[in-house]
Amino acid sequence: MAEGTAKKPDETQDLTDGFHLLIEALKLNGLTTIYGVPGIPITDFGRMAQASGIRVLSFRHEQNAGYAAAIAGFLTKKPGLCLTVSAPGFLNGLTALAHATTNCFPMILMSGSSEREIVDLQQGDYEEMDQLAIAKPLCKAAFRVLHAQDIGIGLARAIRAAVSGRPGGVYLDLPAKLFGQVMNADAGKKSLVKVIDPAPAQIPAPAAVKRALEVLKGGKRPLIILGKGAAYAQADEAIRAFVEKTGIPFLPMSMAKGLLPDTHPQCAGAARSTVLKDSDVVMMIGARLNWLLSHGKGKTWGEAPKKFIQVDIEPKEMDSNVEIAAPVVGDIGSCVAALLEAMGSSWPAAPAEWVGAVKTKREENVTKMAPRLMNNNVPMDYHGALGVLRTIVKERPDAILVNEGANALDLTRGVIDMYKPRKRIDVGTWGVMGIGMGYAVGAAVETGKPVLAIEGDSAFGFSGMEIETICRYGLPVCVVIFNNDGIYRGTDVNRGGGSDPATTVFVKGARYDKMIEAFGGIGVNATSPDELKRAVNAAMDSGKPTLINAVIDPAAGSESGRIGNLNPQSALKKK
Ligand SMILES: Cc1ncc(C[n+]2csc(CCOP(=O)(O)OP(=O)(O)O)c2C)c(N)n1
Ligand SMILES: [Mg+2]
Repeated sequence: MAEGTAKKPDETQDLTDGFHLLIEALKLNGLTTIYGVPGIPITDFGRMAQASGIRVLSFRHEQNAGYAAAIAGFLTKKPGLCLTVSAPGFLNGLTALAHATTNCFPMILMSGSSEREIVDLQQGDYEEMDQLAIAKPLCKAAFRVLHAQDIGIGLARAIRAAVSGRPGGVYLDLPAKLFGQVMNADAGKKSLVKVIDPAPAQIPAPAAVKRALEVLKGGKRPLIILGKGAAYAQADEAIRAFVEKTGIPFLPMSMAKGLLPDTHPQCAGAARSTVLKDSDVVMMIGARLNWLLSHGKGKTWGEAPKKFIQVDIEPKEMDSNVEIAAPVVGDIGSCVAALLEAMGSSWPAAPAEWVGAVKTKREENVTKMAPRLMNNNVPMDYHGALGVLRTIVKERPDAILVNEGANALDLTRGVIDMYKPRKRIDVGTWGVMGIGMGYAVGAAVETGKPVLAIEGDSAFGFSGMEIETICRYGLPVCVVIFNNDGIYRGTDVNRGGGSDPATTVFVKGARYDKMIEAFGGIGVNATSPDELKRAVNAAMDSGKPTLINAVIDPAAGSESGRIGNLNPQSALKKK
């Protein structure tokens, strides 16, 4: 029991308090998992939530709990919940909240906060901070609940804001005093709100659907791009049926891989640069024309004029970077269903010449890569290591692949085929490092499936302490660290000639596998593709928390992986 709220039984039997109202409000809305870090003022709340049957997973750092909540939102279409303490805990969780918003994942960051009267007069309270004001510009919506009787409505607003329309992060400020407030139990119960139809369907206008199909039909070299919005929608069958009915080549964005298998005959993943450059009509489904698609213009997109069709829930997304010839606004499920319906039974076959050209390019690229994936070099290069991991994923299409790093990210994305929707989760819109262990925990907890996390050694470092969390909860997570002694490469030298190492290199020959042994997990040092294969297979079969230090040639990577072009160059000639 929280201090100060204990009363004699006869006085309390008709009363409830903020702690219990929040727990009941969450359960009423089917929100039964919380990711967080305990401390004042939410320690007791976590205990009571756990006692009430809510699963409460404690992390070692709020940012990782936040990433777990964010990916829970992506995987389930329900807001993932993160719970933090005031000021520093709140700030630690805020990066993940902003990340969720940027990536359009529904998430609610619930943070305890200090006494309003003191915070607002800036009188120096314990962990003083005006959290609501700070959260507001970084998320989709931010709310504060001051009275116990408003907990129900406050949570309802947070849920709706997180999942309706374009999903995103929501901040819910819970001042310490709120938890201990008491009110009549009946009135409290009545104050709770069950959110009915939290993400109502948004049906596209028939005229917009017709226009889109006409533009698509007019293409001589049409292309469909699937984004993670399409993966989020869980409209897998309809999307597959639509893409197959068009016969048009499709390109999956990173987290849309597997929506249709990467081995599907229409998949243009291995011919990306060709299809972007040569296509004349491009339909984006839940994909945005941001930096990941070079803003829809420039060299990547070639000289030929393009017409864009965009299917998105957010009207403001249209014309964000280039003109959209056919905007279709609605939720992806409703839009794709409407498109399918309006195609009728006499939809023409996709232009054979174009389909053939894409197929040829794709086969050419796949053939070129094949021998590199079979190399058994020691020390390993990325391709040798990925060759074996690719087979392991093929044999286990239900496993979830978490992926971050630079080379470790870009090469994994390119090499490892995905076979089912929402099985690949990665750095997303920001290319952020640090999602690794949070995502691994969130994915394992939400799906019950085994997780394979392929991590650059730098990327892993951002959330590495959570391997204790993975061991503590006994989660079926296998972490493979592509250890090339640093960021991009382990070979850089200090250009000043001093004794400090270069800015991008780490301790040489580090043994990350030893870390997990401290917590009872299995550590393996793998120096060849064969060793790697054996260790990962064993981990995936046993489901035991495992960390494999995969020793990669420090010279194997390239600067910034595939996005080295984004590094600013001086107008002055390099000395
Ligand atoms: C939060 C955050 N900080 C810094 C970066 C810059 N950054 C991009 S990739 C990367 C690490 C790349 O090294 P590693 O994970 O070892 O992958 P490698 O290329 O060596 O395989 C860093 C620090 C980032 N993307 N996100
Ligand atoms: Mg590295």
